[in-house]
Amino acid sequence: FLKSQEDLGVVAVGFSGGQGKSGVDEGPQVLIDSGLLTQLSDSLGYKLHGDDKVHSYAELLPQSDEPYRGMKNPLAVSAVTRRIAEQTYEQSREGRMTLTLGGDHSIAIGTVAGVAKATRERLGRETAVIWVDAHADINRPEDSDSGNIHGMPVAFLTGLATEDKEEYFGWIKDEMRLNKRKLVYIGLRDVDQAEKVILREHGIKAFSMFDIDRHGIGRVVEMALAHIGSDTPIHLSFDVDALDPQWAPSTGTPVRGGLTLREGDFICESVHQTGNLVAMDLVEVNPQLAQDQLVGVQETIRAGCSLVRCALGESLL
Ligand code: 5AB
Ligand code: MN
Ligand code: MN
Ligand code: MN
Repeated sequence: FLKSQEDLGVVAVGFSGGQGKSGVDEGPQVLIDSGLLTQLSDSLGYKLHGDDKVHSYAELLPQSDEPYRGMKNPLAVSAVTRRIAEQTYEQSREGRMTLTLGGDHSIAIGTVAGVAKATRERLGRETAVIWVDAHADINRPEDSDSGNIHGMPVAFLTGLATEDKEEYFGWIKDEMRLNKRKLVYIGLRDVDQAEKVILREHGIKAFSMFDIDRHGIGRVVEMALAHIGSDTPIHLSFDVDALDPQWAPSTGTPVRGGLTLREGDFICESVHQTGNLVAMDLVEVNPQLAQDQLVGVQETIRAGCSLVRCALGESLL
């Protein structure tokens, strides 16, 4: 589904407004400083396009941003994700693999919207999304206890949450949306009550840690890929908190009992192997958070780099 296997469009998003902890906006710079983009160009042979600098989107941030429908920082998150949708659209419509480094997971409102629109225009196809996460991120604004928009992106993308006002996500149009039958989760283990009802009522495919324990990661990935079909462009949205905090402690909402690094890498390798990957997000790396500051941050960064390299084709043999 890509025009070339060598070109990679990079969008580096220094944004944390989808949740309350500072530091996640520093994620992309720390990933880049640790050599991620150099690894992709020098070892994997990609020609990089787009950003070598991290955007802070300061010019888009409003003076005041009162809660709206319970959402925190609604104007900021809406404006920034709208801009991210343009950035990923610009990369994806060229037929390039599109890599977004976050930032909190609210930014996927933009990445998925931009890539979905580009893929529809370019290929006349819907994009499937594999959402790897401890959380389902499918709260509608009124369902959310926290008001944090990083727990809502899938609700807006699937159209389960809608809004008329442009400046409050009303800019999300049909051609940017995700078909909920083309969505599959892997790694869930901390799903809110209202989210469980949504997943059940809409028949959304989800593989929890229980499923991974029962079937093994190999079989789960096989089932996930079978659900979306073998002939569909894939957007992989990887929240680093899907990994167990042992491997990725530096993240805002860690949950014990997660994927091993190897299981995370395996998901990415398997998705690469389909040949259908058109976009990847790596989000929620927060270098300011870790029990054991230095070791924890380094481990998390290493894990993040490994996931991206695996998805983009680093092969073992
Ligand atoms: B993340 C929670 N469901 O809505 C909420 O890290 C957590 O992008 C959301 O997966 C976690 O606040 C969002 C309790
Ligand atoms: Mn998430
Ligand atoms: Mn999460
Ligand atoms: Mn390859």
